[in-house]
Amino acid sequence: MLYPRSNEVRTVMDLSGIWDFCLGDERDPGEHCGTFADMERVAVPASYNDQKEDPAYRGHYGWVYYRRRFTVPACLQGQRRVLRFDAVTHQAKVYLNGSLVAEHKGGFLPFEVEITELVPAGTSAELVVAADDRVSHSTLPVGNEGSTAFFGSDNPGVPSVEAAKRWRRPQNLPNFDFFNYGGISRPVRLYTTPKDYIKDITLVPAVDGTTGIVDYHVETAGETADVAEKVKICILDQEGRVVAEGEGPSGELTIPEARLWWPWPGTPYLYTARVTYGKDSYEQSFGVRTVRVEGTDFLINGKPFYFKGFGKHEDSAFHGRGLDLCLDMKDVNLIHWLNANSFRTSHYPYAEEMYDLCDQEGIVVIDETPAVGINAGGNEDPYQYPLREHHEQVLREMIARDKNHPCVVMWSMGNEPDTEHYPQAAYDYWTSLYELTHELDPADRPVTFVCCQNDYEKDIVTRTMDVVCINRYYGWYNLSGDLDAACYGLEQELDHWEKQGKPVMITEYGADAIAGIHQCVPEMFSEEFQVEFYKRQNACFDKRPFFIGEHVWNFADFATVQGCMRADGNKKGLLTRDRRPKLAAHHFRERWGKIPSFGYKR
Ligand code: GCB
Repeated sequence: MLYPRSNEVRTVMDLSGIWDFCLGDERDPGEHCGTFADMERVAVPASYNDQKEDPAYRGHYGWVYYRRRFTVPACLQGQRRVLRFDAVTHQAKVYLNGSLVAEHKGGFLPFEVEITELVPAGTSAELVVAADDRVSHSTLPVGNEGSTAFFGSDNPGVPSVEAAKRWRRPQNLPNFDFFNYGGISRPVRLYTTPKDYIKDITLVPAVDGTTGIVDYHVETAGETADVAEKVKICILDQEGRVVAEGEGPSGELTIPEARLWWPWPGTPYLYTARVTYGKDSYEQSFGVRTVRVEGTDFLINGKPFYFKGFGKHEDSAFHGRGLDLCLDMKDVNLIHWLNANSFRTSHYPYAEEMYDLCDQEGIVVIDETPAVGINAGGNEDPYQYPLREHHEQVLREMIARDKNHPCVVMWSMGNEPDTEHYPQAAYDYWTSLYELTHELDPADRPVTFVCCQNDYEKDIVTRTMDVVCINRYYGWYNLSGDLDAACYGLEQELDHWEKQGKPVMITEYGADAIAGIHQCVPEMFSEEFQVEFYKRQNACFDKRPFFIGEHVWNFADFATVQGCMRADGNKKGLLTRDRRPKLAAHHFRERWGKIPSFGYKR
């Protein structure tokens, strides 16, 4: 799906602003739409939860309603008009003048609806967006069912589940460790195209010696059939010079003496494909670079890459998970300041603007679906949850959206599923999605998922991924505080992975540190302990050539559901939530400054 861009033939109208808003409940919007009383106001795009000092906003369960009017300017007559929603969390229903015009499931990927006939140019319409924040066994991310899960025989002194159901208000029980922000979290835009239009562009780069090869495919649609020969494409370099040209909906173009896209501190060189089709035109940027796994190496442009970075979140004060371009820019600059080169979009696809920035700034991205929480700790088989169809849908939508970004070097199908208690079910589920992901990606990038700390001998699926990605909390959740024992456990496990003959990276390891707590003898939660934790474990990684990267958990502190394990959120950040460095940030800045992105351990 193309990002909405305005140019000489396309217009984009951003509908961001203050919208009318009210909380709903579990009842389907169909019954209530159009009967709103006492609307309040919230900013769009942003999560609504922290915009008002009200527990009903913060802990909402069910639907909410957004409303605004918009006018389609008369000058857009003759254009095809589309409403595009970059992300509505987790499920959306869109109404125009009271009629349902679009529905979408999945809170982190875009959807759109053509409104050319519905709202004639020169008229206005009432737009209502209903958003449902509920998580369950059939959503990604996964929530626990029942709203009363914490009641029962193992909670002495509290009523039984049945009794609790009579008085307890239903609530979300996320099976994941980040706050379940909801609402219209990314922009809503009206954009136009000519009636015959470019629907999608796919650019697959390859390199042959000094020549860049671009396999392209342009999908067109509209009123006139069989006009594919009208497609024209040219490739421009950064100075705007034409370096290759072609005609027709697909083909191969060559760029002599191509400049490659290199991760920072190399030059992330970008080309632009200018596509025209009848009256339509669109410019899509891309990079010429290759990605491949060979033996225990992860090769970018044929050279062994070492991942230095983090798992992140889209998370900040007031905005919640809402798009914040200033924060994205700040984060990218902090990534450079830390001498890091990569991050994983834990635990959902991020806003498209961030991938554009990473393309431009040379930051390598592991792109992850929202499949987090497919794990019931062995209490039940999560592969019985009705998730598969939706999981395939988010993979399709994520790859369709992000396929042209040079920054994206690997797909992560999900985070920390159960691979230990139901090993065969896990194998069947993830292997078939692994095959699908490879099929879906025209550039056939490496595919993985991120494995939970478990009995790794029982796990038969992680070892089959292109890269083994492990999240490990030795010294924190297990062997807590004992770094000697933690390193012993970690070394034992690394011996196991070494035998698998795959590249292995750690995609999460970390310790909570509350900024300002200092100790001469480091213990858990102090900034000194966090540094010690990393120093000791990094020494284990540094000895092992098959070990291709370290992503700390987390880039910055972030909001979570409240609980006895969380003091005002998760504090495993190298930075605080307002992006101030803890001691560990200085430690990594120094360490990563000495580790090259390419050829480390060679
Ligand atoms: C994990 C999860 C991550 C959590 C982290 C933690 O394994 O993947 O979402 O936030 O642990 O800090 O507990």
